[in-house]
Amino acid sequence: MPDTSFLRWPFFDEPHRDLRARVERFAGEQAEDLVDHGDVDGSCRRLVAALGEAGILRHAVTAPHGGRAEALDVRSLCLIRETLAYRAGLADFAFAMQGLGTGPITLFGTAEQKARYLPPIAAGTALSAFALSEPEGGSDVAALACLAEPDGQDHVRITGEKTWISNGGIADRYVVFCRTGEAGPRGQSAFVVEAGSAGFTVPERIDTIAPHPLARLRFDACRVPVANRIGPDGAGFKVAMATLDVFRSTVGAAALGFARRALDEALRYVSGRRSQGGVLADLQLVQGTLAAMVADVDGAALMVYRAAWTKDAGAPRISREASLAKWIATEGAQRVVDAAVQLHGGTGVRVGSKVEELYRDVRALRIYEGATDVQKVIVARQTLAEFAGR
Ligand code: COS
Repeated sequence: MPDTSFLRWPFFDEPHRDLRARVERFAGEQAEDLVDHGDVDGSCRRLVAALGEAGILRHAVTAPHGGRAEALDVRSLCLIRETLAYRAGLADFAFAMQGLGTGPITLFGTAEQKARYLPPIAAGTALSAFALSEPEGGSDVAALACLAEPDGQDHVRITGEKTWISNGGIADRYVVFCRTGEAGPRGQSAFVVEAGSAGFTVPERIDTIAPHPLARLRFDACRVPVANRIGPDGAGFKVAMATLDVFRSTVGAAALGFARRALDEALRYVSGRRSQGGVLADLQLVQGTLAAMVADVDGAALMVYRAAWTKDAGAPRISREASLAKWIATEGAQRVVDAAVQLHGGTGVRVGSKVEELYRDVRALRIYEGATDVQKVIVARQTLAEFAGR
């Protein structure tokens, strides 16, 4: 059972504490059992169905389209991701993709688009994906090349590739960011593409050290209605950035869940493992390691909850806070998990041990949804701009 004293911190209200308890019950009773590492596609479908059934996916979209509230509550998203990640990385992944994959629709979609796409996501009967990265670039979003050209009055034809797309191959629909105009950030638009559309294929599934559904997507003159465009023509870059503003701090929350679990695994191990006439926990060097792990966990928690609270309190843009949260939490979690492996000795690298799983699970978080290096650029730029304006 993880430490929950942070729930008394001023970032949270009673509904957050109730939600955390409900998700913990779900995670403890079901999450690990629903995961079969030999069948990640089936596991994700099962997890999404169960998360829908439990009402947890209602937090991934908004009311009145299946969601619980009229706006996304980032603190709820963070608590859910942290609590699921503590038990099973794939459970966190399944939840997160339902939110990120429909985030552009939730934030910028028309009433018709929301009514059509969001309810099945909340019910867990459809899966979604966010298709931004391309083979020639992931960090430099302004340079994306996948082309959407007019095809008559009412359609566009999409041609190009996307890669590293989570839920690629199993999603029912994809939000695809395309070039529709001038070079740079202003000439981009986002479209919803249904799986099974003519000209849309999944030529490659990608294996990673922490397996989850991941793929390269190909569009060969794939015809999509203009009515599937999210937001105005040319607004794609801002749609992507604003979506990432919401979901980046939740990546930090997932990292925090992994870190809390690694710390608990380490505490259990060093408290029982006999060494030099006592237990490992008696040794000051081990205590120093534990203290550093606690500092990383609490530092991550403060950054993540601060970013989430800032957004929920009404800030229109939280790029700096969200980037700090993702950077500090994912880098800190990597250190905490690595320390837990080290404290476990040989057991820590044994295939099938929990800390070995965490070691693989945590690594990608420093890369996806903007690598640490990108987060640093965003923080530095905003700080310099604010300084120049003082
Ligand atoms: N919300 C709304 N608008 C935003 C925004 C945000 N969070 N961030 C930027 N914008 C706007 C800017 O205001 C600017 O608008 P104007 O042209 O009207 O002034 C426009 O978008 C361009 O912004 P900027 O100049 O910062 O664009 P850059 O190309 O320099 O952006 C970064 C660079 C690194 C910030 C961006 O490419 C990025 O976040 N990359 C990482 C992407 C990522 O996470 N990839 C992983 C794929 S998802 S798994």
